[in-house]
Amino acid sequence: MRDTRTPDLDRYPELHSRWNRRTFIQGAAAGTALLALGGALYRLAGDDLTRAARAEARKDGRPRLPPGQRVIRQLRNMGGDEGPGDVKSFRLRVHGAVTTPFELDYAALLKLPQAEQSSDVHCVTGWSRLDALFKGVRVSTLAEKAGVKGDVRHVIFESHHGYTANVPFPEATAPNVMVSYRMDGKPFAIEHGAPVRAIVPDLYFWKSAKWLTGVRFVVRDEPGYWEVRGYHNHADPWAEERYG
Ligand SMILES: Nc1nc2c(c(=O)[nH]1)N[C@H]1C(S)=C(S)[C@@H](COP(=O)(O)O)O[C@H]1N2
Ligand SMILES: [Mo]
Repeated sequence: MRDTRTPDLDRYPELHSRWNRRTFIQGAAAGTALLALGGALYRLAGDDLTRAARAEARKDGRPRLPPGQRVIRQLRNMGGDEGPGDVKSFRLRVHGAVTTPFELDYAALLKLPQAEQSSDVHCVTGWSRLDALFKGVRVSTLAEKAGVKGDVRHVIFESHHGYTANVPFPEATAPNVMVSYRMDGKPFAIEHGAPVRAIVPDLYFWKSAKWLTGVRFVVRDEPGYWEVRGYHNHADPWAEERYG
């Protein structure tokens, strides 16, 4: 079994200076104590968060919590066919209908303009995780660097083992959409898409491809892994676009 709580300092070299082992141990101990409080309290807290979120509105006027969603406190592991997960072998292809396709390794990704954004994510199975702080590089930054052609209409996120997710170009280049390598200051655990995953907060979470290998700009839409298996092609949580 991999210990998914401990960041692998060999694979995340830029953490060497920042990561304080003591803080980690304290955090882990606090986590254990919280868990010991038991399921009932935990559930209650989740229900409180759900009620609170239902009463809030977003800047765009939509309710903070999409219909049919319940707030949970941590991302649930929704599975999938894992990639290797290490930063050493990580490569991201930015390609398709662009004038300058390119490939980034992890170090090159970190050299691009970085973005940090707090977002809510919504899984089609009914849970939402609020206020997760994602760090990474905006898809709009990648699009600009690649020089997308004028007739591009969709972005295809590509992952290991053939998983893909399609997102309309205007939505994929929104400021809160990024290829991300940190959540709440920590690298993603392997099962959550390490080292780099897509984050598309305003569409159901299946669009946020884990173990990312490519971002492809296309003229013609290409329904992805879940979209060809009966899920909605667009996946707007506020319109409950769950099934196609
Ligand atoms: N490569 C890949 N990405 C994926 C998936 C997958 O199976 N493979 N599952 C998707 C689904 S259905 C969801 S809900 C989220 C779950 O992310 P999490 O496990 O980090 O919560 O990842 C999405 N990204
Ligand atoms: Mo999902």
